[in-house]
Amino acid sequence: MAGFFKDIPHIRYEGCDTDNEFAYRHYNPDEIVLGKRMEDHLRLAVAYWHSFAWEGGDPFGGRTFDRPWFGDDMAHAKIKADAAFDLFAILGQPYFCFHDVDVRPEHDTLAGNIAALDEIADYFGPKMEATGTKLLWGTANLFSHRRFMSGAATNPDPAVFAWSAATIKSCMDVTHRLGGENYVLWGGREGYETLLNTDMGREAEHAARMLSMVIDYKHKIGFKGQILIEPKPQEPTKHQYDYDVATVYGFLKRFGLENEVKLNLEQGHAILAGHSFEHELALAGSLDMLGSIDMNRNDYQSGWDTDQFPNNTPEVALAYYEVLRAGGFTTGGTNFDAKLRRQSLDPEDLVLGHVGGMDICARGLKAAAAMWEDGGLERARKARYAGWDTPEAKAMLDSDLDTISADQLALNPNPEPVSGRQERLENYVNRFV
Ligand code: XLS
Ligand code: NI
Ligand code: NI
Repeated sequence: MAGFFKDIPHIRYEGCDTDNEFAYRHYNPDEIVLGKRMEDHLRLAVAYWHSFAWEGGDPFGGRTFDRPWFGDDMAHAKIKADAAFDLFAILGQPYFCFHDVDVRPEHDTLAGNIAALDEIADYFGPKMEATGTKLLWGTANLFSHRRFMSGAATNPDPAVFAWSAATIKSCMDVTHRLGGENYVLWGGREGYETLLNTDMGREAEHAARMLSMVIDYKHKIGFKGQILIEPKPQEPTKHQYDYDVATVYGFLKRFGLENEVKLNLEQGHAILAGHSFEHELALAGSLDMLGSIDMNRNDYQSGWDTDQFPNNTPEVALAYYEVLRAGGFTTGGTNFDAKLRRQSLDPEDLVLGHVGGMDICARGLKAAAAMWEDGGLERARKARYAGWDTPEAKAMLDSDLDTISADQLALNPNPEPVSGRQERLENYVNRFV
């Protein structure tokens, strides 16, 4: 390997006993897990923005990284692409994801931006072919540039709505052209800073119109990928309209769009919304809305979206358990929407951050699969609701309050509480993780 990652070997599976830092201990793409290759379960993806566009800044300081591709012109964008595809090859990750602004230089005009995106997509094509890396999803960055400070689809200025629509169209075109398997909408600034200047009713209508146009355009160009919304409760705005799974589902139902869209759920966003990741996954699964995941955690003390690589096997195992319960991924996968810490300067850090994340995901998946195969949780769940299997109980759901009141004694004259067995179930889970 030449260039930025020179001297770093391709990472291979060597098993738990290896002391080679540059090896996978658990991620073994060809290992069969529940009848399917591990790689095909996890469908791991590198996030272009954190790994190649982010410069190491935080609210108190700017760039810490020194990368040969930093510079806002096409020549630098191509050096960046060369390095990105080198990383994909080193890791053997099957997928990547990007926003338009991650991959192209910024122009003053929309036409300039679109032409630059097209040019870089042409540059990606042969590289994707050569490395075998596929596009899990594409998306538009409608939150970084100052024109989007008051939102994109929900901006009070119709000219920004138009700019956003045209940008989304160009990103959908490129995602489609590169064989992308999904298209993501994350509403970074679709929300408000203060209610004092905000018309929430109107903004919801505008967001729904934009989404309808996206769906229509998808069908028009024959894009077979899945449209995904990524919920997040706040940050950068004080309040975001795509708060969590329940909120987004309510929004989609209100506008009749629930059959056209699924969800891309992020671990850190779930926590910011006051949920666990498995809560969000289980709810999406129960609504048939689970599309894809962003597997990056937050620091539990910082309380904001720190986008760290996963490193907690029990948490990851419970997440993949819900993914398995929901039937596994179809077009979706596991995107590392994760960045290094800003002191992690070296090329090795970027490689090993991913290696660690991939191993944790593999461990989590294997634990989840073992739990699923053993069936203990599902047996316990089934037993807990077994009362509902009787014809009398089923009939009650089609009945009315009067009849139930008259018949109540027939079912059970004096119901006794039954243990929820939480500790026993926690002990059970701990046998696997
Ligand atoms: C930010 C989001 C973002 C989306 C893609 O918090 O996670 O990175 O995944 O726009
Ligand atoms: Ni995020
Ligand atoms: Ni994300």
